[in-house]
Amino acid sequence: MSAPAGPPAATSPVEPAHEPTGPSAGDAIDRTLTRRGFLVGAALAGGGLAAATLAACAPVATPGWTYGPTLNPNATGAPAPTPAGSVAASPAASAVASGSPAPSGVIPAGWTQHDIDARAVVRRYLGNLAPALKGIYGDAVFAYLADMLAVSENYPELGAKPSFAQVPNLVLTDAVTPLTPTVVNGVKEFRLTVDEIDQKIDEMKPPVPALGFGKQWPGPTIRVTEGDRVRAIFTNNLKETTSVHFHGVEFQDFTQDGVAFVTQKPFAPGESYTYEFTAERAGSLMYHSHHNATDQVGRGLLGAFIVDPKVDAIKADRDYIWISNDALGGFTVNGHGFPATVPVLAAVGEKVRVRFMNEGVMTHPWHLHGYRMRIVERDGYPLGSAAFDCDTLGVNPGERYDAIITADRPGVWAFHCHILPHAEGSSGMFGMVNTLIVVPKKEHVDAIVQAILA
Ligand SMILES: [Cu+2]
Repeated sequence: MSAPAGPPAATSPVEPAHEPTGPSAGDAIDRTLTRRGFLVGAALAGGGLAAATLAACAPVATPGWTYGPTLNPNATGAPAPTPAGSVAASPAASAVASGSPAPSGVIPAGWTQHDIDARAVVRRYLGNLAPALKGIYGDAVFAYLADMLAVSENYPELGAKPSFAQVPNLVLTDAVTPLTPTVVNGVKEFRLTVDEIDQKIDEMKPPVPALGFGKQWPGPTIRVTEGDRVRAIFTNNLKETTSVHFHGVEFQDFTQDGVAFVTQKPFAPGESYTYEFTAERAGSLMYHSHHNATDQVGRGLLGAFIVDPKVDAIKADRDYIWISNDALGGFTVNGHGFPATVPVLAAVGEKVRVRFMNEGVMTHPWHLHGYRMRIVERDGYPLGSAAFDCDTLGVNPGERYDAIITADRPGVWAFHCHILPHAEGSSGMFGMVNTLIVVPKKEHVDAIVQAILA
């Protein structure tokens, strides 16, 4: 969402124009956020968790299967009705429209249901992280954010974990949690299953029938070091055949390439199949189904395959995987759509690596607000002197780009696909939307992560 020219959007959240003498986010460094502090702050609204549980059972539109963008987010199961506790806002909006007093809270003049819904989805995204930001950014910035979200209404999400922390298969910050191999005669051996799963695109929607390696979407990250001999054994628990391709590997033996009827026969339900190769070059690679792939990859048979170089020239402080997909469940990042996307967290002074991987069937131009991205690798190949800066990066299907973001200013920065029907509609933002949350100190990130995982 490019900022419109109006005064509110043109103002940085960390330097609110109407708070010229207030402390900036950077001044909040003494107010370190402890896990206890986070939880205390999160306890602001008592019945929040119960309300969120109720909300999870609320009826919503059945997600549809689509290969193309849709202008109606509800058609892809995008934003569900507002949680039970904040539904009260809906009559309020109607009341505004009819000129009657709002039954709860203050609904600004000129707002419509769209505004209520758009705010509700951001409330779900932040959950109890919103009150905790007071200890991170300081009183003035928090007052600005609190006014924007109407925290004074004590809405239920203030007491619930962020949407992304309520869904399974969380791919959180440094938790590019790799699968642990067994080393057999010097070969790193990985064992995975191929499963039918139910995937929750966000915490409020009914799960969609999906597929996953190791029962998760994306599958567990397989991470090795340049030069390693790799053996990956997949057991097919599906009701259909499949094959697995390690995307980007320069195989010596083409029979390990995983393409059904080009390099192998697909393997049947109940069968296991072994791939073995040497990871000869480093980079951000992927693994995915290469049989009935529009369907199988579209339904979640995908994962990151990271080959670390023997000598890491980049040395990022944080490492994020960002696998996009655009079929089942609509527009997703790491198997979830906004507001259940996991924010990229960083502290001022840190260097963050984001590994964009496109497992979908469309190009997605990723736009980061307020920051430049230094693109250092394409498809895992170092760009060297051809590295470039950008704030919008188009990533084609099958491509990977490694971006380095150097965090130097605190704030909550939007980070989304700029094909707008993939990101924002009449019910607010959905799908391929996320944020970069830059906090003043590293311990703030640690506290947030610990609180989320608690
Ligand atoms: Cu897109």
